[in-house]
Amino acid sequence: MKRVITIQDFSCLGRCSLTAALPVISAAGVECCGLPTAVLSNHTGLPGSHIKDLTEEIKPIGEQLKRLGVRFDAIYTGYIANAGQMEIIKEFIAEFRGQDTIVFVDPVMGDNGRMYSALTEDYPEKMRELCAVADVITPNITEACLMLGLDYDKYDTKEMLFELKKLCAGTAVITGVESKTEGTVLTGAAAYDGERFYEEYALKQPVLCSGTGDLFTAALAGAIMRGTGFERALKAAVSFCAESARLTAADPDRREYGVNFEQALSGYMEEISKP
Ligand code: PXL
Repeated sequence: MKRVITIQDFSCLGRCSLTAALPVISAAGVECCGLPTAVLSNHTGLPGSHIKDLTEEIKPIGEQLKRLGVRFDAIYTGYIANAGQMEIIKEFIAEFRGQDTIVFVDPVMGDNGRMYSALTEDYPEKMRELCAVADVITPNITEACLMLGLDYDKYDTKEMLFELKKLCAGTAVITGVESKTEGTVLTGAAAYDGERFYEEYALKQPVLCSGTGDLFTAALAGAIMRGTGFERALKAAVSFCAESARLTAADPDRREYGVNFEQALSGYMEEISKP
């Protein structure tokens, strides 16, 4: 069985980061280890948050994992608690990266044109440097604009993908891309691997929740590590997020802090299990 380690925060409440990545990657049939960058009472999209930064713990955890002789088939980074952690995480990647290790960097920084409240000005530049060691990067449009210094209101998806591709060694993916056909609004992801463009869309739902990007990258990474080819993995990740958003919109008791992904897991598993 493939083994992934995901490095991101543990938000006790919020259905994001580790609480999203662990169930999705496990559902893909891939072992998922977690290295928390911080513990938060709740994600920073809610009013107030108690945060315990774990910067000092990352290195000793890595050293102990090294003593155990553990290897990872993939390393997947998400929300990093501060810009200073980025160097330590780059060292972790260098230490654990083998010839076939796939490095996924989700440059979690913001949404709807704005950077998350707990992050600092130097964060996008540091994130660009982390993307340089990645095989797959998965920014949303806000994060792509922050890293490329582009205006959130005026972007061209293909041009942005060309520029993002220059930041990493492998494949650049942008999430939250919209497409309109005959009055229907679709949302999904576009990607460029240096040779081919990919696009996958599904019906846009009237929900705006934190954690959707985390679920997307987890679903993409889980499917790729399971052995599903990139194109099908992209499709499965878009369908999974769309179905989670649909279930959220249909839930009269919906909790605005995150999407209802739990009941979409069986469909995701089915989709990536098809021969
Ligand atoms: O889902 C992105 C995310 C992850 N982790 C933390 C967050 C957010 C978004 O608000 O605050 C701590």
